[in-house]
Amino acid sequence: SKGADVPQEQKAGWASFIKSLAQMTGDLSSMTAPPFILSPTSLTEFPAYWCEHPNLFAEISEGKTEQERMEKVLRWFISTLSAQYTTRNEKMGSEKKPLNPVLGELFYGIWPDSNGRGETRLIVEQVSHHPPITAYYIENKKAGVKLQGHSGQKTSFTGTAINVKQSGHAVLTVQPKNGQKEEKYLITLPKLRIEGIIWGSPYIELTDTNAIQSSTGLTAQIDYKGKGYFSGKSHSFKSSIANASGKSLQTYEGQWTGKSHIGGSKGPIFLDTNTAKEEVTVKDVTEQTEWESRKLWVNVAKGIRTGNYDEAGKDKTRIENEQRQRRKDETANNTTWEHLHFTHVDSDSDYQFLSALLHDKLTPPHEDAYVFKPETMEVVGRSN
Ligand code: HCR
Repeated sequence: SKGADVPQEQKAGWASFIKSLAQMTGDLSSMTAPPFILSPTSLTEFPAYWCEHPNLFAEISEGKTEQERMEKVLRWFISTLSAQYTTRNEKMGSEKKPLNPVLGELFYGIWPDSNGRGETRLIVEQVSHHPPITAYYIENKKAGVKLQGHSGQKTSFTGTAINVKQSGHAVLTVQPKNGQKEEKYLITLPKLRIEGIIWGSPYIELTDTNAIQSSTGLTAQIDYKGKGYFSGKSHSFKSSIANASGKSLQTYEGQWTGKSHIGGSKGPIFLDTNTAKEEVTVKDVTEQTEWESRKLWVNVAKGIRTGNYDEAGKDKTRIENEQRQRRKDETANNTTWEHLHFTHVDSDSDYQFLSALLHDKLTPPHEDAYVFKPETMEVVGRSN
C-alpha cells in the first residue's frame, strides 16, 4: 500500500511532505521532511563520490592515444555513478534527504597513495546557500589529473516522482604521461528522477543523456534508460565515443551499477563497478576546524543517527540562526562573504571553448564557474 515503508507515526508527516512537494519552487533542499527520510550527511561530502575508484582516475593520463584516454575518462566517469546515485540506498535502505550545507562549509579528504598511483586530494566548499551550490577540486598531482566543478539542483514534482535537473559542470584536466599536450574534458551532468516517493522508499534513476567533450575533438555521449528500455534492466546506459565529425569510433553498453561491455552486450567487459570502492579518508571530527562539515553538523548527525530528533532539531536551528546573523551583519557592515578556496568567474573559458565543440550545442553557450585557487591547497579551515 501507499507509504508502506514509512514508519506508522510518521505517515501523516510524509503525506503532508508529499503535498508540499506540489508547491515546491525548484529548491527542495530547504523543505522540512519527516525524520525517517533525513540523512546525517551534508551535500558537501558528495563530491567525494567522484573518486571512489582512485586507480581509474589516476590511470587516465596513461592512455597512449587520444582515443585511449577518452575511453579511460569514460570508464572512470561511469565508475563514479553507482557511488553518486545509489550509495544511500545501499547504506541506509533508501535515498535520503542530505543536510543542506551552510555558506562556507568545507569538506576535505584524501585517497592515499598505493601502488605508486599518487595521493589524490579533495577540497570542497559550499559557495552558495540559496540556491545551494557546492564547488569542488580533486587532484592527483603525480598522475597529472585534476577535476574542478560545481553542482546545484533544480527540482520539480510530477505527482509521483521528483525530477532533478543538475546545474553546473566539471572540467577534467589531463597531462598525458607520454608527453603529449595537456587535454581538457568538459563533463555535463545527467538528469535524475527520484522514484518510489509515494511508498516512502525513494531511489534514483538517471534519465536523458550527458556528454564528455574533449579538447582533442573526441566526444563521449552517454544515454540512460531505466527498466524496460534497452535491456529490461534498471540503471542501464549506452555510450558512444565519436570523432569531431560525429563518426562513432566505439560503443559501450551495460549497467552503471554493475557490468558494462565494449561493443554489444556480449562484447568484452568495459567496467565492473562491483570491484571495491575506496571511500575518502577524512580527519577525525576531533581534529577538524569549525567550518568542516562533520564538525559543524556533529550534533545534528548524532541526533539523526540515534533517533534523538529534538537534539538534531535544536542544533540545526542554532546553526541556521548563526548563519542568519552573519548575513545580517554583512548587510549592516556593507561587506560580502568571501570564498576561501575558489574564485567565482561569470564565464568559464573552458566551458565556452569545449561546449562549442559539442554536436548538440549547449544553451546557454556560457556558464559560470568556481575556479580553484592553487595557493590555498595547504589551507585547512577558515579563522572567522
Ligand atoms: C537530489 C538530491 C540532492 C542532490 C544529489 C546530487 C545531485 C548532488 C551532486 C552529486 O554529485 C550527485 C547527487 C546525488 C544525489 O542522488 C542527489 C540527491 C538525491 C536526493 C536529494 C534531494 C535534495 C532530497 C530529496 C528528498 C527525498 C529523498 C524525499
